[in-house]
Amino acid sequence: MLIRRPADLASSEITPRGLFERRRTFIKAAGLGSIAGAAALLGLEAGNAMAGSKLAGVRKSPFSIDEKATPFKDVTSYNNYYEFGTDKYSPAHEAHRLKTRPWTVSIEGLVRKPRSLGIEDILRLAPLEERIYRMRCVEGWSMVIPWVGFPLAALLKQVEPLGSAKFVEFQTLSDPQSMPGVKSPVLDWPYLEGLRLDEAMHPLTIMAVGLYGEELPNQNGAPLRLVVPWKYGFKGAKSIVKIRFADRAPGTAWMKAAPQEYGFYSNVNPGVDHPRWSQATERRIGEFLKRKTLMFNGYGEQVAQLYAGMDLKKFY
Ligand SMILES: Nc1nc2c(c(=O)[nH]1)N[C@H]1C(S)=C(S)[C@@H](COP(=O)(O)O)O[C@H]1N2
Ligand SMILES: [Mo]
Repeated sequence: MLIRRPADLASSEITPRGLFERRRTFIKAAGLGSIAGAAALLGLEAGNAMAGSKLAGVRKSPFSIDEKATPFKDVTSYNNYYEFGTDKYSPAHEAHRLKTRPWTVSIEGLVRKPRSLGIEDILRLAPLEERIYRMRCVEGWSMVIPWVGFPLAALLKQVEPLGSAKFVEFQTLSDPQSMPGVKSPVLDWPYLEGLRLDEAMHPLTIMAVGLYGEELPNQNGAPLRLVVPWKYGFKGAKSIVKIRFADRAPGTAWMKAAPQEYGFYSNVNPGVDHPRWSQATERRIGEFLKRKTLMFNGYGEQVAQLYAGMDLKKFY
């Protein structure tokens, strides 16, 4: 199969036409001083946060890597978000339908204090940090994304997990009204993902609420999504509505779809091939030559001890 690389595409092709035109109209409306018009164009009236609005008080983080970030236009137009279609460019075209306000996340299961939290309260839980992370999709492409978020641990501590809680499940929105993709049975909706509790509490694991200093674009998982940089991208569930603590490993959407291809751990591992392709190398979006994929996506120093004594070929 011959696939055109994003690197071969002109930027006018990569940026979805709709987005281009909306931006242009927005600039015009703003120039005319019509704030209301601009707000309407940006979807505020449809119940969305101001897409592209700057997040205040974002701190730098020592966990950021020192690599060139993938351009904003690639990060926000080459996406996997199957609820909006299975091809890479559909989410950027379709995700404006998603209503991200009001938004609540319910946190339940094996906890002392189950709670339902509004997104505004979640945004105030902890200082926002910029985390520039290397991201690796199981399909063989990678990006460097300057996320804005906070440690997932800060959110999980709100509900006081019980001693019996060993795993955390993440459930994402499945709304047939706004998400054309959930009418198709490619996955068993809603999209589910899971982490072991110690992985979820690890300081590298964040809830992202933005990127490039701005609120998260819908196609990247607004208003909040999981980011676990040493695992394949699909662990990073988008547009989360429910978090559940459990004593057993939750079934995940990808494990249900293809158990022989996707395991629970899904740690980036160049030594364990996907049954249908090698995981030894990757294409960084925007680059021509392939790079060697790094064990734990380059985060081994921080996370390898989580898996001490485990056979990572068995626990893939
Ligand atoms: N709800 C939901 N979350 C999802 C997906 C999805 O289809 N639905 N795709 C996953 C995959 S395969 C990847 S690689 C990342 C892509 O995130 P990005 O588009 O922000 O780069 O999101 C993950 N989270
Ligand atoms: Mo992915």
